[in-house]
Amino acid sequence: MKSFYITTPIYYANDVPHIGHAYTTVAADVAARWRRLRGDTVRFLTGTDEHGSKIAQAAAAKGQSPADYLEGVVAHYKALWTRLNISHDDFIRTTEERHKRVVQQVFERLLKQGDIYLGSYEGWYCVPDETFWAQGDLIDGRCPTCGRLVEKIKEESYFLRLSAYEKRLLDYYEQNPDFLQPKFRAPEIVQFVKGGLNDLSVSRVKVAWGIPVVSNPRHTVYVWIDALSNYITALGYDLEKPGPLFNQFWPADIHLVGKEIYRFHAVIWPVLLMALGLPLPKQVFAHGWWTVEGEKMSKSKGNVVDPHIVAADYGVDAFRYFVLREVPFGSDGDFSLSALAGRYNAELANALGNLLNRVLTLLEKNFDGSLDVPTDPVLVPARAGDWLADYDGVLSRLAFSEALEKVMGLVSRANKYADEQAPWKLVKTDLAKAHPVLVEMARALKLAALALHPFMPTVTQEMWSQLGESEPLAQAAPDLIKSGTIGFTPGQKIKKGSPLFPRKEVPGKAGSGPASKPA
Ligand code: ME8
Repeated sequence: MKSFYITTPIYYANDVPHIGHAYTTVAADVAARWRRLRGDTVRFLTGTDEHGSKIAQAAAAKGQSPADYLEGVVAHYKALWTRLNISHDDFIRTTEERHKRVVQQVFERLLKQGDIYLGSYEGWYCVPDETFWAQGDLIDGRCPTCGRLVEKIKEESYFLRLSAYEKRLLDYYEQNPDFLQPKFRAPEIVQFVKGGLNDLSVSRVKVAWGIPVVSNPRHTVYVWIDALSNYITALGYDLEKPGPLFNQFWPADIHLVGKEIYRFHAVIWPVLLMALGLPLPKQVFAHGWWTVEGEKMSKSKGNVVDPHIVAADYGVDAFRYFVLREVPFGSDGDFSLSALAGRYNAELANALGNLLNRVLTLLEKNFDGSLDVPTDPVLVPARAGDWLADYDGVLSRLAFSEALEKVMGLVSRANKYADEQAPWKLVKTDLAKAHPVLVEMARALKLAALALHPFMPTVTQEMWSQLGESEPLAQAAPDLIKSGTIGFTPGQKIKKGSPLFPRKEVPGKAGSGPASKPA
């Protein structure tokens, strides 16, 4: 059995999640669910990044201890993942003992072998914000977030010797052309490394809320060694004796990240792994960023999209569908309620939901719900193995919008076939001719339900049951994908239920909009 390990970034626990965090996590969930449907053994990791002055400050602003504050934020994350039907196998928090202990081991090992050394760090420091800035970050010599004057500081710091790894990195990129994904983002990384790497400051004496350096506890580990290591600490990596999960799932198949942290995953993380003598992940994939109604999301603009609210208005499955359908995965995208309502109505309510409803109604009224009749496979070949193999290839490239186009192409062929054959007329004139037409349309819907399942796990199971399948979709899938046989068993009858996607009013048009707007 193939094993598959996919991760999301660990999100900063200084604030509650928004649509951007949900996007990455839903995408990883779809990839993980598809692999499970194929019968692979999957490990899907997400979690929270919990150290650093930003978190200590956020806690202080609420009059809470960091630990209490973090409990609240982490509960928000976990509740959102439950709500969005995220099927992660583990949730790592960087304040957990399993993580801290290994980060400390890793730091000491790299120090001992000379990949980490003690030097001094020079930079700009915003005292009230307790944040370090590089010269280039400053705005008119001031802190870019609070606008106050910054101080030039020079202090002791440990450094990771990135500069020693330039050649090995470049060789690795060249020999592993699938590592940097999507391909159009690779040149940016290669150029960056070719431009020469500076050693990276990896400790601070001014940041108390962090993992102490064992051999010099005045220092705490600063950002990236702490954060990136989560991908192995969660598998029970340990310098003395890596656990069984590590042996089974490392190297990761895909680290999914947003484009702003691509470089850290494509440069620093490989260096850390090389220094530890560990294999590198097979792929780092950076997706694009969402804006909202054309603007950057920000608290001050008040346009941060809360996925809970969108899911309440449109349903969890439609939310999951929309974010991966709207924008080719890898590119930037814009979220708008009118685009969501438009796609929901056109693709989910009209094309998919109505098709199912029409087919089931006609089968129920005229054939006692029976699916038991041989059909001429016009929409779906008798063996749909090629279609599924192609679909598998598309999803393996994480080309989610392309995958959804492929399924919606099948659905629109089924709708066109319905228009041509007009089974609602045929049932009045030629029942024997009408039956196979309807069952052929049901076959297309069965294949669509299977293919859409990772995107819309609940609704597709409902479609599946309405089509009279008794074994749960997720259980039936591995054999079905292997055999490619999409049909119905003798005596199988549909179980018509309520319509799957009730139509919505498009916001801005006359009548009511969705119940509420994202806050
Ligand atoms: O960077 N559009 O955490 P973070 C799309 N802790 N995706 C978005 C987004 C947007 N507008 N906003 C956020 C961190 N994301 C570190 C990571 S990993 C070892 C450490 C998503 O809370 C996207 O996946 O700032 C991005 O990379 C991530 O949230 C940043 O989350």
